[in-house]
Amino acid sequence: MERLEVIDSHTEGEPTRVVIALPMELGGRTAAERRDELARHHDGLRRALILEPRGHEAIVGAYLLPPVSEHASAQVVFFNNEGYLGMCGHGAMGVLRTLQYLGRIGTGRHRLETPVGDIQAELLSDETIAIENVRAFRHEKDRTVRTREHGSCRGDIAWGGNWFFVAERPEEELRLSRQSELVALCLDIRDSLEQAGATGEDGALIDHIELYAPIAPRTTRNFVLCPGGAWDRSPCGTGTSAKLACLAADGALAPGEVWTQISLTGGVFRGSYEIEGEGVIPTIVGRAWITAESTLLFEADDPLREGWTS
Ligand code: PYC
Repeated sequence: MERLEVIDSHTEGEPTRVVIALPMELGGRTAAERRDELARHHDGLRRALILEPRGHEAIVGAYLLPPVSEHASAQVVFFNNEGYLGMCGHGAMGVLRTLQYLGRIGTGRHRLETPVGDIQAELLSDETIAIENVRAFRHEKDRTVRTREHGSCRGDIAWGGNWFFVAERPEEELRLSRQSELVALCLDIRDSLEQAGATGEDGALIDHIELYAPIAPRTTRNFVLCPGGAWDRSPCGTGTSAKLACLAADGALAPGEVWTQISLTGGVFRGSYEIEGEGVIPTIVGRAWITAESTLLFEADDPLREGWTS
C-alpha cells in the first residue's frame, strides 16, 4: 500500500490539490526540467492523483518541490487530467494558501518557481492573494476561425502563462446552465484553430479557450476551457493575464487600472498590469480556502490505481 499526503483547496471555486512530498527522487533542477522528468517517467502518478476515483476532471494538481533559488518559497509543477501546465494562476494561489496552512510561510511577499518562469505573490492577512504573473503578451489580433458546427469565431491569440484564444460572446451565452454547450463550442474552436494552423509563438499549441462577455464597465463574465476538456470554475489566472495583455495592446485599459473577471460560478479575479517590454506583467487578486488534508491510498492490486478516463 502506498500513501501520499495532499492538501486540497479551492480558489474562487476551482480546486487545487497540492502534493507535499513526492514519493521518489527527481532528476533535474529547474521546474521545467523536473516537469519534463515527471512527464517522461512518472506520469502514472499524475493520473492517479487527478483522475477518478481519487480526483475529478476540474482538479489542478501541484507538486511542491525544493526551489533552485534561496529566495523562492517553493518550486511548483502544475498538472491536470491531461498533462502539465506552464503556469496556473488559481493553482499558485492555492499553493500559497497551502504553504501558509502548513506554517511554512506567513503573510507578505513570496516567490514561486514555475516551468515558465518565477512569479511573485503577496499573501494578505485575510484569504486574499495577489500574484504577479510571468510576462503576458498578445501574439495575434483578430484571428478568425471557421468552426465545424458553430460558424466563424474571431478572437485574439495571447500568452498569459499558457496559450489562449480569447473571444467575445453574447452575455446570454455565458451561463452556468449552458456549461455543456460552452464546452462543445470551445472544443470546436480549439480543434478548428489547430486545423487552421493557428498557433502561439514558435508553433505552440493553443490549448486554452477563453470566452468573455462585458457585463459592466471594465468587468466581464468569462468561461475558460482547459486542455483536458474541463472548464475552469474560477475566472482563470493565466486567462485573466492573457486578457489583460490584449486590453493593454488595444489601449483599452491603462496600467494600474483594475479589470474584473467573474466566472460562471461567481468567482472573482481582479487584474491590473504594468508594462514590460512588448507585453505586461499582470497582477491577479483572488481568494483561496483550504478544503481538505488527506492521505491518499494506493493499493497494489487496485485496477484503478492510476485512475480511469472516458
Ligand atoms: O488559473 O491559470 C489558471 C488556470 C489554468 C487552468 C486552470 N486554472
